[in-house]
Amino acid sequence: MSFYVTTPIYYVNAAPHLGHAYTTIAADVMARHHRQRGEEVFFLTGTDEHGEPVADAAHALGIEPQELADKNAERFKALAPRLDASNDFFIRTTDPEHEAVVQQVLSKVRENGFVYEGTYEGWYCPRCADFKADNEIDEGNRCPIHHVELTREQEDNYFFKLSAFQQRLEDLYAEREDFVAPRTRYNEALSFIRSGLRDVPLSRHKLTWGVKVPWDEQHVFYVWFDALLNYYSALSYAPEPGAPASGATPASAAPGASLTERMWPASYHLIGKDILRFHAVYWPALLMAAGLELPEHVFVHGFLLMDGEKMSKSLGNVLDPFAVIDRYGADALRFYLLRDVPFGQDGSVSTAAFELRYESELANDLGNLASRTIAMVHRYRDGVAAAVTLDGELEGEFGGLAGEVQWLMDRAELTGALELIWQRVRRLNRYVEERAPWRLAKDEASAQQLDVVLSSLVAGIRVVAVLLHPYLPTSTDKLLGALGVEGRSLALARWEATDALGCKLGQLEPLFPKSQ
Ligand code: ME8
Repeated sequence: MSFYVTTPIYYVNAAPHLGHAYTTIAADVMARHHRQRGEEVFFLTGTDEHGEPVADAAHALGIEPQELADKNAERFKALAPRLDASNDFFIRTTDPEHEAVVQQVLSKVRENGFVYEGTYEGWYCPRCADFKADNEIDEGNRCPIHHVELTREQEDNYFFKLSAFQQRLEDLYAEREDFVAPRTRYNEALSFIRSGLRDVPLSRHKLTWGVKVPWDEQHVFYVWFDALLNYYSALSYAPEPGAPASGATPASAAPGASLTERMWPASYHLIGKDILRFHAVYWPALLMAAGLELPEHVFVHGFLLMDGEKMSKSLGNVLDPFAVIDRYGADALRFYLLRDVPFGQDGSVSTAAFELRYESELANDLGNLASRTIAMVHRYRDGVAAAVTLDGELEGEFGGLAGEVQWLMDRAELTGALELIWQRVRRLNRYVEERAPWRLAKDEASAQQLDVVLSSLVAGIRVVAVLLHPYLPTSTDKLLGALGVEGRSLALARWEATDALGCKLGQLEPLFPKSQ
């Protein structure tokens, strides 16, 4: 089994913000979950360095695009580990290996008869690097996303014959209803297709900052075609996941097979709704034109909003993820974003909402549950949770939990899965209150009952901690470490006594200290 998940590659025209962190965190949760299943996982993120947004930003600063790209790519690269993202590779579209693959695949598209020369005229947003259809233009001839004035562009270009894929795309959507999710986004993409596909520019003549068109070096490829191909090109030159510098193949990998053979096509492309059309329409058409296999799923999440507007660098209303992580740690940010903003919908973010989730859920629900349980096992049982039969009353809620979480994860329902796990965290808190181990501890006749309660709590915490591991990697490592659980495999989320019962528990520092 292999699982290949991607984020969009981010423009390097400015520094990363919380919106970028969001998609990277979501992809990381999926990657970590699939690793827990024992699958071979490849998780890709990176930067989109060509095109007008980057060229314009560099010119405004009076520097060369490459210089800006180098500077900002470093900031995006630095963000990934700060988020605890376990990406296997970081692609930059200025990598020569990527550029070569773009030239090769798009030459193939031309050989296959889907490229011709023509003149394009239309309204263009330099921030989106995209031409706008008449029904996508806001009042004052402005971009509905960036609010900047659109420019009238006319130029001789090479075109991609998108219209040739009208029927095949309609068939794709009819045959694979889970190709794009959530359903509203599937419907939106399908209605765009049904409204009639027009050919789109494949190259730009006026720009020089891009991958050169090999059959006509006066042109560079339109940045979107260059960018989309990152998902494919990366596999041709990324090192083996988890490989030492020597590039040796991990034991789980099929011997001799390249990353492309093993990982292509992608299991999930995670994207924001701003780039739906490129991924749900252009991308499958481009792959069909090149004779390559299509991805399994495109999952489209919503926008993080601040003050009712999309958080975006061009609007200037951004939260700095580095600052949040400095203060609260990456786990808290990961949790907050996937808990508070239903994955797939828009949602507002604010410091006040973040602090509330931190205090009431991370510090109280989970942190206190863990620390008081471990403290009681130390106080009443000298640190050893007895290997006894677990409380049958909890079995119904914990027995099938891992399976339910897997089912949701297969559909990228990251907020739904987290909610399900959190219900069990709350259930364990109620269980502590109901069973009141401190009372049982006062009565020698209740000794056996106390063992069952404490061991069931320890087992329940183990189940939720294993399932929460993709969301909260650092704190669950501490917690599982204190419980004596080795490994992070999903098999450890079974509701049954494990070897860890009967061993001495460690000490646990507060997982989520109260903020100063
Ligand atoms: O579009 N809320 O790059 P980009 C949620 N280079 N997600 C957000 C967000 C917000 N407020 N702001 C940004 C590009 N994102 C192209 C992509 S892919 C082949 C090329 C996230 O820097 C979200 O994933 O504008 C969105 O799709 C992406 O960043 C856009 O990043």
